[in-house]
Amino acid sequence: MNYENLFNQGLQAVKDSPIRVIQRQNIPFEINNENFNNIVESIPILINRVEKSLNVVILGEVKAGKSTFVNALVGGELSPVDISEATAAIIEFYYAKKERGTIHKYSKTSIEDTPKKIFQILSDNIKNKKYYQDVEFVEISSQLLGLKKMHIVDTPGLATTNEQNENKTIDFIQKADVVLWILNANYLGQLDVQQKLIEIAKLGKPIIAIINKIDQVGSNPDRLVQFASKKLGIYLDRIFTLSAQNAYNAVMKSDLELLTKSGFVDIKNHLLELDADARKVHLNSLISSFNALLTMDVTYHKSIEESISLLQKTNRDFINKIEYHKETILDTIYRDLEHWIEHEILKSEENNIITEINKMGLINSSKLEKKIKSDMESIFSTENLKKEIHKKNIFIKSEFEKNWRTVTSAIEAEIKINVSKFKDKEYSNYNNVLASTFESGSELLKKGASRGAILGGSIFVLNAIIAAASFPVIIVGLPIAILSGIIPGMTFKSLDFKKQKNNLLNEIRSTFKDYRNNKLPDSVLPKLKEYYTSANKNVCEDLINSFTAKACSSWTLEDFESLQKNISKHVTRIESNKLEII
Ligand SMILES: Nc1nc2c(ncn2[C@@H]2O[C@H](COP(=O)(O)OP(=O)(O)OP(=O)(O)O)[C@@H](O)[C@H]2O)c(=O)[nH]1
Ligand SMILES: [Mg+2]
Repeated sequence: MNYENLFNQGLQAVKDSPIRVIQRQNIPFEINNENFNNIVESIPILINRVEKSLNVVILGEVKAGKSTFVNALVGGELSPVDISEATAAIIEFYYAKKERGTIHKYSKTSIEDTPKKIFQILSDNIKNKKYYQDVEFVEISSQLLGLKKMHIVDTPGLATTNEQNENKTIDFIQKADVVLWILNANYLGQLDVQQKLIEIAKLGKPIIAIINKIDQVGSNPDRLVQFASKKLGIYLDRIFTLSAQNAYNAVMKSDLELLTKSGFVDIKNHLLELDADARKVHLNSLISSFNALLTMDVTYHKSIEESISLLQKTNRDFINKIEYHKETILDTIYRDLEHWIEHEILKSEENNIITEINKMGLINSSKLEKKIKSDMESIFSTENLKKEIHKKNIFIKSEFEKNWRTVTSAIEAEIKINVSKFKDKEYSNYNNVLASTFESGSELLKKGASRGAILGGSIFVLNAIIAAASFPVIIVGLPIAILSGIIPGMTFKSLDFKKQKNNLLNEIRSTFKDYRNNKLPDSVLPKLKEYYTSANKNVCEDLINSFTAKACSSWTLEDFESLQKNISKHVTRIESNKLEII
C-alpha cells in the first residue's frame, strides 16, 4: 500500500472543499478557525513521515520528570535534568553504535559533536533565549537500551513560562506516532492536563501515560492507576507508574531489583514490543492521525451544513413573523385612528363651548355671541385641526415604534434561544457521529475526543445569525406635510343665537359630530391610513433587508442550497478517503 499516495489523495479532497474554495470571496460566515485551517497543513506532515522511523514523543508538564526518564532509557546523563536546566529544546534520541550529537538550527549553522559536548553547549546557553529561538531540534545517537528502530523525543514541558517552547512542542505533536505522557504523581488531579490530552487525542495519536515520581507519594501504584484511569482513561491506551529518579539510579548502579521496583522494566518492555513492531505501529499511528484529520474536516463541514439549514429556517421564520406583525400592528393603528376621529378629536373644545353656552343664562349677550363664534372659528380652522392631527401623530408614531420594538426584541430573544438549542443538539449529535467514525480507528478516539473538542467552540454560521438578530431602532417620519390642503375648514354663519339655548347646543353638537362622522373620516383618515400603511411597509422591508443582509451577505437561497449540495458531496468524498488500520 502506498500511503504517501493515499494521504495525498485525501489532502487533495480536503483542499477541494467547497468551503475552502470559496474562502476568499464574500461569504456570510467566518471560517477563521485555526483547527479547520490546520487540516490542510497537517496532512503533509504525515505524508513526510511515511518513510521515517517510529517517533515516540515524551510530553508532559514542566518538571514532571521527562528528561530523567529519557536518561534512564539512554543509560547515562544525556538529557539535562536540573532545576536550572529545564529542557529548552526538542531532543531526539535514536539508536546508533556510535554516539553523536547535532544541534539543528533554523539559521542552518548546525553544530555536530559528541553528545556530551552538545549538552555542554545547550547548558551554557540555557539562559540565552535568542540562542534557543534558533534551535530547531537536537539529535543524539546512542545505545538507547536496544530500542533500535524507534526515535525517542524529549520535549520542553508544556505550560512553561516560555511560550516559544510550548509552541515548538505543540507543533511537534503532529510528528509523534506514540505519545508518552509523563504525569507528576503529586498533581494527578490537575484539570488542565485533561484539556491537553484531549488536544492530542483528537489528532488521532495513541497516548501512553506514565505516572512518575511514585516514590514521592504514599499511595499504592495500583491506586494511582485506578485514579488516573477513571479521570483520564478515555484518552489513554495504557497507564504505567514510575519513579524515573530510582530508575535512573538503578540503571547507573545496575541494580535490577530497584529497576523493577521503579516501574521502569514494564515500561521498557512495552517500548521494546513497540520497537519490534515499529513499522506497523508507525503506519497505524499515521493512518489514525490521517483519519482523525478527515473526521475533523467532516465534522466542520457538517456543522457548517447544518447551521446553513438553521440560517435558512431562521430567515423564513423571520419573514413570516414580520409579515404577521405587519398586519396586527397596522390594525392596531387603524383602530386607534378611527376611535380618535370618531370619539376623541376636539372633545375638550366641544365641552368647553358647551359649558360656556350653558353659562350664558337667558339674556343674549352679543359679546358672548361674538366670543363663541370666534372660538368656533378658531377651533375649526385648518390651522387648529392641523395642530390636533400633529399631536395625535406624535403619539401614534411613538406607539407604532414601541410596538415594533417589542416585536423585534421578542424575535431577537427567540432567535438566540433557537441558536443555543441548536448548539446543544449539535454537540450531542456529534458525540454519536464521532463514536461511529472511529470504529476502525484508535480505540481511544472512539471514546475520547468529543465533537466539542473538534469544533473548539466555533459555530461558523451562527455568529452571523446572532449578529443579524440585533435590529436597528425603527424611526418613522411625521406625516404632517402630506395633510396640507386636505383638511376642510368651516364657517359658522349658520349659528343662530336667537334660538332656544337647546337648539343652539344641538347645532354646535351636530357641527362637531359632522366633523367626526363625515368630514374627517372622508378626508383625513384615508390619508393617515395610507401614510401609516406605507410607513409600516417600509419598516418591514427595512427589517427584512437588514436581517438578510447581515445573516446572508449577498447570498441568495439558491447560493446556499448549492453550497449545501457541494458540502454533502465533499463529506462523502472525504469519508471514502479514510483508511483501514493495518
Ligand atoms: N523524587 C523524584 N524526583 C524526580 C523523579 N523524576 C524526576 N525527578 C526530579 O524532578 C526534577 C525535574 O525532572 P526533569 O527530568 O528535569 O523534568 P522534566 O519533565 O524533563 O522537566 P522540563 O524539561 O523542565 O519540562 C528533577 O530535579 C528530577 O531529579 C522521580 O521519579 N522521583
Ligand atoms: Mg526535561
